[in-house]
This record gives sequence, C-alpha cells and structure tokens, in this order.
Amino acid sequence: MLEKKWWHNSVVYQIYPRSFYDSNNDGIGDLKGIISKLDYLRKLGIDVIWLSPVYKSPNDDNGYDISDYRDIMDEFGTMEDMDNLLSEANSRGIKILMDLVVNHTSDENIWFKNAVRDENSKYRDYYVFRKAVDGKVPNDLGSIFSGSAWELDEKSGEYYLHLFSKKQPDLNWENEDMRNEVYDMINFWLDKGVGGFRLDVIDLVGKQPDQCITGNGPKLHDYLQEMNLRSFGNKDVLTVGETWGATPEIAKLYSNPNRNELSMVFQFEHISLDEIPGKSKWDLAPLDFIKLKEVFNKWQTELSNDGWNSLFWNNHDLPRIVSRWGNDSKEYRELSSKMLATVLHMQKGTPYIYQGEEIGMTNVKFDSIEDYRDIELLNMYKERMENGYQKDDIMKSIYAKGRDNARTPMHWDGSINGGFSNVAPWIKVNPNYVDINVENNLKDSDSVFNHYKQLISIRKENDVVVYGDFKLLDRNHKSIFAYIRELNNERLFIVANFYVNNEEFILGKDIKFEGVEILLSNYKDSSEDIEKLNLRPYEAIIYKLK
Ligand code: TEU
Ligand code: CA
Repeated sequence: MLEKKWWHNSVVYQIYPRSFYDSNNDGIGDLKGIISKLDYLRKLGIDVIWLSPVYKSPNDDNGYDISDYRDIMDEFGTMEDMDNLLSEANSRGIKILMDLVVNHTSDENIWFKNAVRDENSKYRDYYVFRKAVDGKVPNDLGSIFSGSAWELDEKSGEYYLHLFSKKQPDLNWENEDMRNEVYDMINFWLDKGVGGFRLDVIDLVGKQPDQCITGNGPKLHDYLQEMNLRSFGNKDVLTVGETWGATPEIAKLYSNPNRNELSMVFQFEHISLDEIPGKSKWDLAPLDFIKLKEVFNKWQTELSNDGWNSLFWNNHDLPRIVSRWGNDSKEYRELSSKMLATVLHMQKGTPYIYQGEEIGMTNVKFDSIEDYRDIELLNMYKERMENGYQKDDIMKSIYAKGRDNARTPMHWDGSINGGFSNVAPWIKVNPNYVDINVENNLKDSDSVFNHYKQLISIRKENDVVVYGDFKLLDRNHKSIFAYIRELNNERLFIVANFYVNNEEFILGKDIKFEGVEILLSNYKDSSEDIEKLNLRPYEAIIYKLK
C-alpha cells in the first residue's frame, strides 16, 4: 500500500513569471503581479504553484540560465517581494515550488567567471572543460539548442560543455564541492518555506561527456539519493524531476518512496507522438491516437504502488494543447479544451495546469521571425535557413511546436495587451485575447475555467480519482478515449470523443452497473444510456457508476 501524501490529491499550476502579470508596466511580468493574482488561483482551486525560475539571470534562456541562485531577477522584483509571495501564498494554503536548475548555470555565474579567470581555481572543475582534439571540439556531442555542445574558451584554448546554449555551461556533478554548494542552496530555499522543487533536466546530471552519455548516466541516482539525504529528504515537500528519457522502469527508480529520491517525475512519452520517429520535434507528423492511449495506459498501470505519476499536456516548452491535439476554431475551441482536460484530469497522478490552459489559450502565429524570442526556436531557424530548408516549412514547424506558443502574455481581459501590461510586452500578445480571457471566463458558468474548476473539485471529493485503478476500454477505437477508475466500491467511467466527427461507443458487457450519474460533461444534455453512446464532436463525460 502506498503511504498517503498531501501531494497525491494536489493540483499544481505552473506560472511563467515573465508572461503572467506585469504590475509596474515595464512590459515584463513580475512577482508583485503574481501576488495580485493569487485570489484568482484560489478560485480555480489549485494547491501548489510551480514558479519557473525567478533567480538572477541574464535571460539568455529566460531564467533557465542562473547567475545567482540566492537572488531575484531584477525585472521580477526583490527578495522581499519573493518573501511576500511565499507568505501571501502560504496564507491562502498555496505552496510554492521553485524551479531548480542545477544541470547548468549561466556563464555569468560567479562560479563560471572564476573557472574561466583562473584555470587553477577550484571552480574550474565545477564545470566540464576539455582539451581540443586535433584543434577541434573534443567530440560530437550536440547542443539541444542546435550546433556543437562544446564552446571554445579563448583564454585557455580549452572547450567547455553546454548541452543547452553556450551561455549555459554544464555543471560537473562529479565534483563534490559543487554538489555541496547546490545542497546548501536548496536548504537556503527550504528555510524560506518553499513547498518543494521542480528539478530542471535532472536526468542529465549523471552525464559522462567523454563517453557521449548525457541522459540517465551511471551515477544519476546516487546523486539524487545524496541530494535527498542532504536537503529535502526530511521535509514534507513535493519534488518533481523533468526527465525526458524516462520509461516506467526508470520513473520507479526516481519515485519509489523506498528509494528516497523524488516524489514524481515528468515523463514525455505522450508528448513526442506527433513527430517523425528518430527525428526532432520540428519534424511534424500527425498524432498517433491509438499510440497515445497505449502510452497513457502503460504509465497508468505500470507504476502501480512503486511510484507516482505526473499528468500534463502543457508547460512553457510545449505548444498549447488545444491547438495541438484539440481544435482551436471558434466553434470547437472550448469543447475540445474541456475534452482534453477531462481525459487528463481523471487519470491517476498529480495534474499540472500551465497558465492560460485553464481559459483555453491557443498557439500564436507571428508573421515575422523578428517577433519571436525563444533561443531554441531562433537557433533552429538560423540553422535550417543555412541548411537550405524552405522558410515556409520552418515557419510551419515554429507555429506547431515553438516554445513561444506557450510564452505569450496571459490574457486577463479584453483591454489593450489583454490586460497584461499597459506597454508593449517583451513578446507580443496573441491577438485573440479579445475573446479568450480571464474576465470572460469568470463571467460564464460554462467556461473552460469553470470546467477546470469542476475537474479539480471532483478530484478533491472522490478518492477514486486520486487512488483508483485505471482500466483502458476499447483500446483500438480510432476516435474515443474511454477508461474506468475503480477504488473499493467506487467506479467512474470516463468517455471522450477526441475528434470532430460523431462517434459511437459500445460499453463492454463485462461492466455491470445499476445506475449512472453524470458528474461532468462538456455538453448540457449528455445521454445516460451508457451501453451505447453516440458522442458528438469532442464530447467528454464523467459518469459515476452505481
Ligand atoms: O527543458 C529541457 C529541454 O530539453 C527542453 O529545452 C526541450 O528540449 C525543448 O524545450 C523541447 O524540445 C528545460 C526547461 O524546461 C527549458 O525551458 C530550458 O530551456 C532547458 O531545460 C534548459 O534549462
Ligand atoms: Ca513588470
């Protein structure tokens, strides 16, 4: 039996501070802006906020390049604002997760500056410097943001490793002093009362660059057990690792409570199902829906009591789900947003909502590459232009997968810039803010916001949503996602039409029941005749079986 934890029935809301709310009209979201919106989040019913990085940073990768782990980014405010955010959130029963980016730092971090300034300083070994090989880079390792993962340090003639941008030098986890400094820093934030951490690309810290091993290196879990022991292990916090390469077997290594590593991980298997296998996220393919069900089914059933799932469609690196796998046309945007939310939130695990998802925000299409800001996308654009790709094709990839889709400012109301700021924001707003915004959502009892709110309260009121077993139904149905959740005598039947055509669903005879009650639907008049359902476009229903 799984020991119960507070984060088992929690719902997390991710804030990308730069784009959430600008309190002082300089075009950049900030901590005071977040504080002023806490009551909005309380209305939604979330328990935890995951804050994307707010530490001091030159913003080569919007804060994922940290120059000082114990200070706050100037544009976002001060440490006093941060302390206020913590106490204001805590007083509303909301915990704050910090984003822990410890695979790399900024090249403007004092550690890296020392490492470059003096080859004999102890900081040199905090990073990964290697001699040139035949006057060239040490090996073929590539950066996730295009090009080589090695950058020349002119001063010494050696190369340093950067799996992301060249302003994000990788830390060397083999170095014990460096690890100790990281643990001290984690304790600094724990002492401030944070509710936990989201660990950025944590699967990379066991890297063995000389063997070209990056993810899932041999000492990865030793480091995590050491981190747990030396920092958050004796605190009742939520820790979630970002692990792109995780399989259920690997996820159990991280999240089996007996192993004292993390509470849970983000797995990305479902997120890669619309790209050409073996190529990059930019190489687009239609979603394989049967595969999607298979992947969820695997994760829902295989962790069992030896680990815990996270549930998400969106984050600051991913396109908006309604544009991706729903339908963002005027007619179907709300219906399909609610359908996607229902399919995800009734599964077993801790759900994560990314800012704007709860009002059905969509992808954006800027005509000009000049309007984009994300380093990953801009590097890819440059590389593909140089390699002779057609500009139209590159833009198609950006529209479908670019990270800036998720990073345009939050839409608060129909006023200029969606009420995010009075001045031109750091990145343009999506022009559809006029319709899609918080104010409209709060006014309308059938809004996407209110659907999310109800999904959260169904989770809170029904243990079966939190702990029930998951059973996928009719796995080969080409349009319908249906499953049963079961705990003791409680049963829920979730059925959703993923597509725009009407679809029929026949319930298996093995499922016995005496009556049904509809807990939630995205249509007003859904049928209770569940033995044979005719689902309308994107119709999604939660039934309680009696
Ligand atoms: O993301 C890790 C990561 O691998 C992503 O950059 C991913 O490859 C890409 O966005 C989707 O293909 C984390 C952070 O979430 C991301 O924002 C950072 O840029 C990155 O780490 C470096 O810190
Ligand atoms: Ca501001």
